[in-house]
Amino acid sequence: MSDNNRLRIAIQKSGRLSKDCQDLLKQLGVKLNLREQRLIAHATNMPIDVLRVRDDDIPGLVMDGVCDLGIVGENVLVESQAERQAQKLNANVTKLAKLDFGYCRLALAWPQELGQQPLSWFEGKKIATTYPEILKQFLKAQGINASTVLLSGSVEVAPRAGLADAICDLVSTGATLEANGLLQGETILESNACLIQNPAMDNPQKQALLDTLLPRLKAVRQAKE
Ligand code: PRT
Ligand code: ZN
Repeated sequence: MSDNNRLRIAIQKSGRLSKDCQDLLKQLGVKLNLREQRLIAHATNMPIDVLRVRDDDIPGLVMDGVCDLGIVGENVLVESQAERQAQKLNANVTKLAKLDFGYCRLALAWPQELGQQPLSWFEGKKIATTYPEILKQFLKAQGINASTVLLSGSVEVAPRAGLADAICDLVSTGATLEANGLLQGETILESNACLIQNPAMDNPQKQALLDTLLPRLKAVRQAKE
């Protein structure tokens, strides 16, 4: 059985946020023995367990109280909150800090050969995305009727493959859009990695540990400015 007094932190196992998360924990003084295949890494110098999972699972693990803290992109957090609200599930988390890595934007894009288009062009169109809830909320707010096609990968090939008229996907440098002959349009969401907490965490020992970590996080961020 796990020790209930150990602070549980969920981070991405392997992907764009993994290295930055591991570096951040190191800067906070958390010593980890990370073995590649392990789901849980126990800190050797403080009562902290790090769970290494798919980024999509992190918001739910924190909302359900399986983990006390998590580091995840705001894009994944916002989508998962909207999804859970639609299912009438608890979607509460406290955002403790916006972190200085993982920046990207969720943007609309369409085939370059169509040239610049106003938002009204999307009326009646089919848009492929991994973020259907964020996209639906945006379309609703703009008064546009368009349908969404859920793709969990290779979204950028959807128009060429005849699966959709346009896409709504994460962009950082823009190189992927360009390589796929797509023109970047409206940004729907700007995102960074963020540190989230289960608001129902009521263990005094865990809280005391968190109270020592947060000032260190602040100091790490100030040192980088
Ligand atoms: O396996 P797991 O589910 O954990 O990982 P994943 O494949 O879902 O996510 P991963 O590792 O690709 O990204 C994790 C998080 O990093 C995302 O949720 C974002 O918060 C953040 N992030 C930052 C990005 C990007 N930048 C990014 N550029 N996530 C994805 N991309 C992809 C984008 O989808 C597109 O395919 O990179 C491509 C575009 O990049 P550019 O530079 O060509 O514009
Ligand atoms: Zn993922």
